[in-house]
Amino acid sequence: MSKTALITGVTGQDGSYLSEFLLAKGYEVHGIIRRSSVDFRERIAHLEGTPHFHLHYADMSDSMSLVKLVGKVQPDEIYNLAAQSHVQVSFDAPEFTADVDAVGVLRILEAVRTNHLEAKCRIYQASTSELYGKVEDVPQSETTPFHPYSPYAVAKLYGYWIIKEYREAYNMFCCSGILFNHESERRGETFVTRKITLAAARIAQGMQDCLYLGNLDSLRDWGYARDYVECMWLILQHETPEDFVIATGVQHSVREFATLAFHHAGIELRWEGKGIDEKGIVNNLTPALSEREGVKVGDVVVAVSPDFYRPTDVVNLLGDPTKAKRELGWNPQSTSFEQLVELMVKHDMQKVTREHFNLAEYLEKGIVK
Ligand code: NAP
Ligand code: G4F
Repeated sequence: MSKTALITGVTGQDGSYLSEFLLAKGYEVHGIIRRSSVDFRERIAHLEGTPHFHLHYADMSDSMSLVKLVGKVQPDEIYNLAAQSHVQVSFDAPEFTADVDAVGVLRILEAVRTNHLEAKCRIYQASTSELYGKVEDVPQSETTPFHPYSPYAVAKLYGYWIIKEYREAYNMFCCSGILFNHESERRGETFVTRKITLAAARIAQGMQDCLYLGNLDSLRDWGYARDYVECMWLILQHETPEDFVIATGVQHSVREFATLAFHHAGIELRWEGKGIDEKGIVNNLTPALSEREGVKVGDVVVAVSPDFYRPTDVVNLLGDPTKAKRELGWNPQSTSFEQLVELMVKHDMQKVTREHFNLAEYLEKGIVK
């Protein structure tokens, strides 16, 4: 008998990889989507219409829609990935963030209870390294104290505790994966890694002059999203419901990410200045780029803008994945930092080339003026 999974956040980076992973394991996969004015779901477009993949309209802020859907699908496993997931946005929309990221978790748990599925249905909650926030210890493990440092993190802390509470109060199989940052060619374009890889590709191809960033000193433990969704599944297959830190155990700064991304786009950077005055300047170019019109040695291609500073910023995340390695048999380093940056830049170099040709064609045909 194949298992049935319900994924909230199916259209997101992780939801799309998890869908592929579960379909390959023979699952019947159901996902929650929201109505939007542009109904193109880029990350899962290739799955829509395939026999074991089903989409349903519902919303994390609408209890009734969740109760009805859980009753209809009768899932063996729920992966609760839906969230307002952008930390900086949570400062501008804190109430919405709390509704979806905190109370939304409660709504899922109650939807399972209302349908009397406590004994059958296992629940994975997408918790986050942002819970460590203003960190009290480095590296961070399952026992490191939490100190959330944004409205997003405070909302996610509620999610973490309500999952623990329902596990203990109602004996439900519900767990948190405390995932550190994970990126990919499907990462949202306003998260720092993707913002950098897209900009490096555009600058190399003469489509953008300069990339503006915030805190370049911020340190993150960056992994590859495709590797991390396997862990979500492993956590729900574990004998007992437990929480796990999922991380690579390797840390880099935003500046290091940018240096490597520009390198893969053919641009060697040198850094000058401090704080708000720091600049990334072109030190060298590959022969192919030096022969082209566009970016030149000496150009400032990275600058700092206070618009991307946060009221409180989390600056030192480094995870200790020992428990996941030992108990789930998971390899935290199947994709290295260097491989991750390279695959993201390669993808974005091709994307920018395609966009460039589409635009040229549209201009030629007079579709865009
Ligand atoms: P993402 O790409 O931003 O995807 C978020 C998903 O949530 C999207 O499918 C979005 O739908 C959906 N969503 C948002 N509000 C909703 C609502 N009210 N009702 C229903 N669906 C809603 O995020 P991600 O990077 O895949 O991350 C997945 C989860 O892991 C999130 O909970 C995030 O907070 C958490 N997390 C992520 C990381 C990371 O580094 N990526 C690390 C730790 C934890 P639309 O497409 O309709 O907007
Ligand atoms: O890429 P970020 O926006 O990711 P952040 O804040 O770490 O959050 C992501 O990872 C969390 C796991 O730790 C998830 F829970 C969350 O859902 C999300 O997926 O920013 C990373 C760092 C920050 O310190 C930020 O201040 O990069 C710094 N940064 C510097 N310049 C920037 C920029 N961040 C963004 N988004 N844009 C910038 O221009």
